[in-house]
Amino acid sequence: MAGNTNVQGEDVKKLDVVSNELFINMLVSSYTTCMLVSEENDEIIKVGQEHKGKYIVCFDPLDGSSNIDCLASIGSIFAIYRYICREGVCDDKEVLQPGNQIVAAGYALYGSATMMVLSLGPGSGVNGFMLDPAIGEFVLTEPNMTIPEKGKIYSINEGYSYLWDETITEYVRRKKDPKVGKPYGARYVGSMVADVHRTLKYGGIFMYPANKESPNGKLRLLYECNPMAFIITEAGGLATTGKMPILDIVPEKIHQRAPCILGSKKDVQELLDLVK
Ligand code: P6P
Repeated sequence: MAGNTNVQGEDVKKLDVVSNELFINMLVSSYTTCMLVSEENDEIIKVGQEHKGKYIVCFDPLDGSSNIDCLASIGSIFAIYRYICREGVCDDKEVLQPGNQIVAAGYALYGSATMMVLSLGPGSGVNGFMLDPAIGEFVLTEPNMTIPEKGKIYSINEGYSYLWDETITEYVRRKKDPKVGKPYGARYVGSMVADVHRTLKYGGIFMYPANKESPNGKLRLLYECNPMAFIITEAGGLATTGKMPILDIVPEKIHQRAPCILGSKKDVQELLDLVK
C-alpha cells in the first residue's frame, strides 16, 4: 500500500501493528493479565484494574516481519509468568523474571500450515497443534514433541562471519570439514520461529551469537530467547548464551538482547566443549 490509507481512504496498518493490537486486545479482555511486554511497545503495558489478572505475558506479536513481503514464514512468540500484584499496584520489576520462572510458553508459525507449539510449564513437555481451517480449531497433531539428540543442520547468518569470535568460527568450520565428519547442511530462514521450529523437528543447532559489533547478539531475551529456550529445553534440547543457560539470565531491561544458541543436546554440548 502507498502511504497510510487504502483506496477507500481507510487507515492501513502494517501487519505487525495489527498483530500487536490484536494480542493486546485479546490478552486484556481475557481478564487474566496484569502487565504485558510487547516487542512493539517501548514501555510495559499496564492492564486496567477492571481487567486485571495474575499473569504477565511477554510477546513478539509478529516476529520476522522483514520476511512478510517475500512470503517467507513468520510467527508469534510468547512467554507467560505468574504475578499476583497486591494492593492493586503492579511492580514493574516483576516483568524481569528469569526464563526459568516461565509457567507457559509457545509460538505460532505461519508457514505452509499454521501451527502452535506450546509448553505448559517445567516438566510438562511440548505439544504441537495444527490449525484446521475447515473447523477453525487447533488440533493436537504432534503430542509430546522431542528434539533429536543430534542433528545434521546448522543455522546461522554466515554474512556476519567476519564478526564472529574464534569459538563460533571454529565450530562452524568443523560443521563443514569432511575430515571432521560428514558435513552438516546449512539452513537459515532469517525468521526465528521458522528456524527454531525446523531445529525442533529435525534437530541440529540454531545460533544468533554475540559478535564483535553486538556483544549481546540481536535477539531479545524476554520475548524471543526465553520462550524459545523454554520450548527447546522442555523438548530435551539445550539453550545457552555460550556462557550460561539462557533461562538463568536475570533480566535488567525489558528489551535487552541475549546471545542465543539452542538445539539438539549433542550439537549444543559440542559448542560448549569448544568454548571450554
Ligand atoms: P538477521 C527477524 O527480524 C529476527 O528478529 C528473527 O526472527 C531472526 O532470527 C533474526 O531477526 C534474523 O536476523 O540479522 O540474521 O537478519
